[in-house]
Amino acid sequence: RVSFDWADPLMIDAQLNDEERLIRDAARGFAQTELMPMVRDAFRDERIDTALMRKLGAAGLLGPTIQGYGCAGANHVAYGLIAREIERVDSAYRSALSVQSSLVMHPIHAFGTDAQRDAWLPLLASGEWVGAFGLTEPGAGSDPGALRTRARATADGYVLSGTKMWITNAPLADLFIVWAKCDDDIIRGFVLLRGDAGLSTPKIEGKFSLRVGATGEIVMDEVAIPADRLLPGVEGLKGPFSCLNKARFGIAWGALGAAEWCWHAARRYGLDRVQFDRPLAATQLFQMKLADMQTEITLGLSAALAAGRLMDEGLLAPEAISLLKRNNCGKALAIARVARDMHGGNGIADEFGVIRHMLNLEAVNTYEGTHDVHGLILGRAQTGFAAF
Ligand code: TGC
Ligand code: FAD
Repeated sequence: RVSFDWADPLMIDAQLNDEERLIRDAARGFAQTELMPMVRDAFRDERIDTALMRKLGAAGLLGPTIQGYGCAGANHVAYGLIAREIERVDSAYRSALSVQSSLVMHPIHAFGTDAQRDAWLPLLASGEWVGAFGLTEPGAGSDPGALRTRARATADGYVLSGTKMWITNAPLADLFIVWAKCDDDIIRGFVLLRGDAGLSTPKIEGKFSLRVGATGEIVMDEVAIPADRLLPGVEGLKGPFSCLNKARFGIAWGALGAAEWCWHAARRYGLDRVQFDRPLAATQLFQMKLADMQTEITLGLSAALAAGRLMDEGLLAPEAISLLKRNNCGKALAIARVARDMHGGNGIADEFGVIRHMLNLEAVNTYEGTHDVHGLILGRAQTGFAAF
């Protein structure tokens, strides 16, 4: 009889190569030592660690799929494994990493000039600089094609005006990738820098999700920039969307890291907590919930691994990423909600961690395309009708 590892039923670990396992273990060690001890109080007090990006950079975890510029040059599976380990601690820490790696470093690498790559990628890879990605606006969330930020051409560059909303890292960021419509109504990507006149980044207050992460607006009041701040390598919505492909893939792994933490916490709690003269874990209902968590997490991770292999070969279609992001985030949120319930009254105390993950996963299920919007992307792909 083959032995059964309840925590890894389909032997994900055995399917990794040595380098992937090494990177996973390094990310886990970093996350558990550097991040885990501070997260409960940081969430309670809504405290942002301004040194987080430098710590992630020093651990070699930023822009991990990029070759050169101080980056690891690893594969996409390794990127997914990093996201899973960081989000096992908190979704906001993974958010900071996703935005820096997939939404800021990737477009500079893929669409920038050599001079732009040389100037900014090393600073972002080390975490010395923090990046942000501005696509969403107050009137353009699920429908970014409706964005109103304008980039007006001038004799020596561009002048940007508009407001970006719900932007991860914005209050701290040094560099901003901003998507704006040009005079020809075509969307292009621009780099704004902290200190550009007319640029401000007010923090969004009152969040009950991702409280250890900074979220803000990017307000541009006639921000004049030189011509070499345009990312010349792409135009149209496929620019921001191709960045989202990378980030959504990482989130599909990351959300399951948070779900795994909740599952393991619920199991432990059920083994320790006695009611009606027996551990909760000895009841059928409790075991059924654990089995459902184990099943969804195992299937989701197996799908993420298969997708990572395809992505490394350039064979992963955007619609397949929608399937993965939608499923894994939706399932992770459902698992966190059930784990919260399985903790009874203790489940609402931050001491037990599950309520924090549950609240975080509400945002993760919404950003980078909501659960329903990804459903509509999949609906369009199989019917030919865009029902947005
Ligand atoms: P549509 O007509 O479908 O496409 C317009 C052009 O874009 C191309 N395209 C893609 N290219 C690459 N990858 C993808 N995933 C692509 N999806 C579309 C498409 O081929 C077309 O190209 P072309 O050359 O023909 O012009 O555009 P639409 O306006 O109908 O889009 C509909 C929809 C729903 C798919 C899209 O708008 C969408 O995905 N909405 C969700 C918005 C979203 O995800 N926003 C994310 C903001 S960033 C964020 O949330 C960061 S959180 C980070 C964190 O903290 O972790
Ligand atoms: P809306 O688009 O208004 O959607 C509201 C509801 O309507 C949702 O349930 C949605 O599924 C549904 N809906 C929308 N359209 C349809 C339709 N056609 N049919 C049926 N239902 C529909 N953006 C960035 O650019 N950069 C960032 O760094 C970033 N970070 C974020 C961080 C956080 C914490 C959050 C919460 C958001 C962030 N976002 C960021 C924005 C995020 O991508 C958007 O919130 C998301 O795309 C949804 O847009 P919206 O909030 O405007 O909701």
